[in-house]
Amino acid sequence: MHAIRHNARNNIIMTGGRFQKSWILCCQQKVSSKELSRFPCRGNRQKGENMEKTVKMTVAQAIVKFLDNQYVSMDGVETKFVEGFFTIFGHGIAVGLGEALDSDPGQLRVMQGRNEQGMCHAAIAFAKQNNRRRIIPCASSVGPGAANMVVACATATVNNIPLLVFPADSFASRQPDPVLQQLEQSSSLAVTTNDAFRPVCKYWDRITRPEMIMTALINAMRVLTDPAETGACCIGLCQDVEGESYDFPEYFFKKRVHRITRPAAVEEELEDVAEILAGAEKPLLIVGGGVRYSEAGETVEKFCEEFGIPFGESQAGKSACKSSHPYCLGGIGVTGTYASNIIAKDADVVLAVGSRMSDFTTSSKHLFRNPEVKFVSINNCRFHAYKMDAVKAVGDAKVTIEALAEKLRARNYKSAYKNEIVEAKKVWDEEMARLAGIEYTGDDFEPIIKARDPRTVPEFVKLTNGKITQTAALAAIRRVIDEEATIITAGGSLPSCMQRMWTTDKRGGYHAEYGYSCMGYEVAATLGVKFAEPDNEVYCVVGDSSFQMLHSEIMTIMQEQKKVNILIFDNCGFGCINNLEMNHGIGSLATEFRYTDGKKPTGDLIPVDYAKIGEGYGLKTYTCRTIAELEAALEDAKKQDIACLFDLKVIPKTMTDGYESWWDVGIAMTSTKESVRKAAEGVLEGRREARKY
Ligand SMILES: Cc1ncc(C[n+]2csc(CCOP(=O)(O)OP(=O)(O)O)c2C)c(N)n1
Ligand SMILES: [Mg+2]
Repeated sequence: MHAIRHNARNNIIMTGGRFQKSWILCCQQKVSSKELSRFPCRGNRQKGENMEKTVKMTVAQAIVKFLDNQYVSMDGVETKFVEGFFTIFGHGIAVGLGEALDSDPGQLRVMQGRNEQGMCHAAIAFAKQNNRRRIIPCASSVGPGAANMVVACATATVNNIPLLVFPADSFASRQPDPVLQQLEQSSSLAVTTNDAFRPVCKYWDRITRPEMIMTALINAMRVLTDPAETGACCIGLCQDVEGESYDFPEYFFKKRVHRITRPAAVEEELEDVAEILAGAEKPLLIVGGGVRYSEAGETVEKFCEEFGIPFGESQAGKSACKSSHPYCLGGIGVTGTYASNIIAKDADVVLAVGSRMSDFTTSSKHLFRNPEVKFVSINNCRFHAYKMDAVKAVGDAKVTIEALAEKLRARNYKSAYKNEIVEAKKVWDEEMARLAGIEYTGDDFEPIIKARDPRTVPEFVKLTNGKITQTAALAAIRRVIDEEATIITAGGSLPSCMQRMWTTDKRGGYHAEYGYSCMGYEVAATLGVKFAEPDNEVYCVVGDSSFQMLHSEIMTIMQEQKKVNILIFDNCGFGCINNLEMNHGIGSLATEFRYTDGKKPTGDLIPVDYAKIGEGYGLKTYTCRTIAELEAALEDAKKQDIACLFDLKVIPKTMTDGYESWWDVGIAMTSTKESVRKAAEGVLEGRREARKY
């Protein structure tokens, strides 16, 4: 009998007799060697393989070699999963992972990030644009470098996008202690900065012994390649352990192919959904991100044509289906189109496919006003499938829609819509033409958004000579750039306008991060999308504040010599938040870019020359003050080989407003301001009308 005990780190130690290390790794609890021998850890080993063949490597070298041998397979197409590494070297990571990437990177490319959050944004965008089939892991130093990746991990998790991060961690040995940049918590020396990743990651680990890396990596791969569970995975690398060596079994480095499967919904659940849909007169389908990642766009289009079902799109779902499809109503919800939202009002069955049903998609559960409305959902993740208390079919979007179609066909189903879809779309088309044509008319100009400081528009025009309206700018960009181009957006008023106004028939041509709505995603994401589509033109539309928040990866764009297009919408402030506060009866406070009087930023507007910032990095830049200048600049940029930056002087308050939607953002229930009290009444009314779950 061998003795097995746990040491202080909860690792199994075996004494007496011979044993095989791989078995030990499988053990979760104390077992006898006889029992052990009944459960050999097979992994990917082939019969007759020599168990003793090992290769001495550092943990970091093992990570690189392992990741270089990971593949995914979907619909019979095999793809190399890991493209390379983004790194910002510092303590631990430079001498550990840095050594490994320097001495033998295999086929992995190494890219130098500028801000850890920014490089992770690029990695998220790369994975998203590859429909989650390729990733770029990101490695950081200990402490602040690691902490900078926490936001990005949350962004990845919220958006169900695989992101693998390796933050360096404190010394497992605790010999140098505290090290530079180490977080010291007096309550526990086991707590490090990397514990902050736990709530934002789908898998979390810390490597305190070299052999732990094997199960950590295999589990990270499990999560990263699982369509229902994917998100951020964090593997903290203790600075000393990263460089420690271990005799890794050779079979650990064999090529692994992770299947991305299409699980079909079970018959009973399909039947439940079919039964409800078959009774619908005015059904509405919501296309979520799951449709995009399942590459089910064409299937959804055919389904909608066959049964006469219109569809609205969430931010993540937009461009899974073609904008020109006759049943496409465009964006739905708070930032939706008139067409989507008016059809949603009367719908009697709402079928959400691959959607998280966020408050933006459902207008805080206020959008669906038919008292008899029923919700059904198709989602590969049971958690999301349960949203809105829906009757659900848990499965892959494509195969489940196909199976549902068979059931509806058998029932001779057709919706009862007459002209409603065509009419709603016609109203929206007319509105789109109006939005595209809004021009600055001089002192009498009335922008779309009424809630504003009367000083702002005239002051902005005088200061910048900018005469571009946001809606006309977006329409011009759409007119001029290639249909096949991909466009990126994230925080601010732009995603709202884009979800309403942007049209594309290029599948995946609309790339929005609006799950976390993380300002500062756009510029870095443009690099990630360009990595994914090297031969395509990519454009990001980014608010001035979002640009200010994080544009460090501009330098990486230049370093990687990528031709991308960055369109900055300079409206001198947090435009959408200024609208939000003023729409709720509050004054214009700390949302416009105004000089401060020492107490509040209420002075004159502050001009910023974004073109000069771009010039400083070596980009080709354009300053545009009219639509004609914008069109000419876009045409010229097509001929350029280097990255282009457009400084667009866009009149504040010229973004789109809501269409038939309401959104609960909270309100002060007590205020000395009459305007706030009035706004509170509106909020309370909305809450009364909204569904409760
Ligand atoms: C990281 C982060 N911080 C804060 C916010 C809250 N927020 C949402 S939009 C916005 C202002 C956006 O301004 P800008 O990028 O200039 O776009 P605009 O609304 O003016 O078009 C802020 C502060 C956010 N979404 N993300
Ligand atoms: Mg702005």
